[in-house]
Amino acid sequence: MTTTIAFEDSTLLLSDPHALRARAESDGFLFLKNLLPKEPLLELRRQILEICNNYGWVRKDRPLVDAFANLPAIAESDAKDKTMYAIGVTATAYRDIQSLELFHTIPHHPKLVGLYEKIFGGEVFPHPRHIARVLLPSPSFAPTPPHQDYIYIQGAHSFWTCWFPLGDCPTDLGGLAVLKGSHKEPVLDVTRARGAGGFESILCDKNYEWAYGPYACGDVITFPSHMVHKGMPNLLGDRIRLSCDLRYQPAADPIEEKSLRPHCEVATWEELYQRWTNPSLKYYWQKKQLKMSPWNTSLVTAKERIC
Ligand SMILES: O=C(O)CCC(=O)C(=O)O
Repeated sequence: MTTTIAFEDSTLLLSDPHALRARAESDGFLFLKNLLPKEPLLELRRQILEICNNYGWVRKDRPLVDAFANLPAIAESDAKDKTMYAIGVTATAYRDIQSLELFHTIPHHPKLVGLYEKIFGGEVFPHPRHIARVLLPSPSFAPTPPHQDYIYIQGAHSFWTCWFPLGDCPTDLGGLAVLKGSHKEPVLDVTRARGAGGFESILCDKNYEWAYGPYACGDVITFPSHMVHKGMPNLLGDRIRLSCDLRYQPAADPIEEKSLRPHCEVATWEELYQRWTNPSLKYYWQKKQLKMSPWNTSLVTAKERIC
């Protein structure tokens, strides 16, 4: 499980949904170069970095968009606010980020919805609980441990995660790696671990390879809910890594109620909506007939690692 292979670009398969689904079925992930236009991603990057700048976390002697970290200021915030360990930035800053209209608009981009229409072969429901990862290099920060998203999202096993960086993400900035073929695993037991989520899937000696490589702004990786994936370490140490992770599912499948609430519940939807100019995406899920499914606490209960 130690070797790493490069991502294979699936862009050419977009015109052949049958072949796209066959690739997804065999590898468990799709890497799509330049799927998204760079402009809105770079604009969202700028807006998020402006928020980080308001908290003093960005170096003022470098261009804002280059995301050079002000390490002493980050260490000071980290010492005062332990929530940084869980979400990468303080809860107050995360609320500001979650309030950004563009952050909630990009997930509805026709290129993304169209991708999942091909994968699912039918109507798509984008979850509204989007996640922004703003990974400040900080003493308490550890990369996201290997895990399956199903334990955190639950609802339909048929949902997919979509991950993309906001800006270029060379390998040493620490992007997302996926364990090729692991999507066929059942829901795995977890043990406590450092990094986002706080749990690691127990894989023991299963024989898979990690797929990983550089991401350019606009590249997207997507995979189903049982796929094991992890964050790679930020070896640059003085840069902030920014990315989004989103979830999509077939519209007819059940969903767990928390997926309809803002991530980390740093505010209510009404509070997050206060500065939005376009009302069309507000509470869009309330117009749908959604089937709900219950939460299963045992999936996020740490077990002993017996290998
Ligand atoms: O960006 C990361 O480090 C973690 C992202 C992740 O685990 C996800 O997209 O499900």
